[in-house]
Amino acid sequence: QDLMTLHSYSPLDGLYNHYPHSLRNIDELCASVVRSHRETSQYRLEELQALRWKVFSREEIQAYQSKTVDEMWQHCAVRLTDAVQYVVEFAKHIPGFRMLSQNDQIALLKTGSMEVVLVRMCRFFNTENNTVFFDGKFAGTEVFKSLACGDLIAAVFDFAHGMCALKLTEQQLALFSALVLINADRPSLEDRVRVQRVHRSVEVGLTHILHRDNHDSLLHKLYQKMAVLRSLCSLHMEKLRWFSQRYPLTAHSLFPPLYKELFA
Ligand code: CLR
Repeated sequence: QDLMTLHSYSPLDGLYNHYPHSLRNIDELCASVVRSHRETSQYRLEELQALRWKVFSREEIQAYQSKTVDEMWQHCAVRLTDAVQYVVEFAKHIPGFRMLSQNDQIALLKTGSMEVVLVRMCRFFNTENNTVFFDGKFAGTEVFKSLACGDLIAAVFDFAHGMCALKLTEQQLALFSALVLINADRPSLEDRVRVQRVHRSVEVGLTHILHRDNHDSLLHKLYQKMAVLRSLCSLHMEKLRWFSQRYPLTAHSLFPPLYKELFA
């Protein structure tokens, strides 16, 4: 139901295609992407900073660990879907996104929304004790033990650690998230040329911001992260297929509709 509202147009969308790379348009594009990121980021950095040391107690961890595999999967699928909803909202306000066909918007979200959630995870990650904000407190990998996919969890935590090390500003993170989402190589796109054009404009925006921040060297590192993201997401899909085979009923009737629509 959430994907259906994606096709409403804004009169501003066309602007960027006429003079895609004028300085004024680059600034406007960056401002829109940053505003959209801010409005869909769930928590402000200061709020997360204040919660940094609120970790789960031993009893709470044990409660998560004694959940069954399918209970814990369902629980995490709900949390992930919640995060994905915000990414869908974020996407809608990337200049040019709503000009794409509904098919292409969905194709980009299908493969990109999980990647953006993982990019956003670094805001919710405490590198000092390797924990992520989950269910209101900070959780280490042991909290996710009953999912029975330790390799995926370890790889996801590793990625968050590496993203944190780049120390991106909120603006850089916003532009990078948009770049990850608008990817012309995704499968089943109808109009790759148009997606490529939007991708280029976001790329120009990110380059501009990095240059202004005196951080041009980050671009190369960010492209490396994009490769890691692709492998993480195929690992997620592999685990999901494994899970759906073993617990077809949970996967079919208890997973959130949006999770199924995007990943199944
Ligand atoms: C990412 C940034 C979002 C808020 C958010 C919500 C849910 C979190 C997610 C963040 C990070 C990854 C996360 C997820 C819930 C479960 C998932 C902790 C912080 C872990 C890695 C388990 C994945 C399990 C699947 C295989 C089902 O704005």
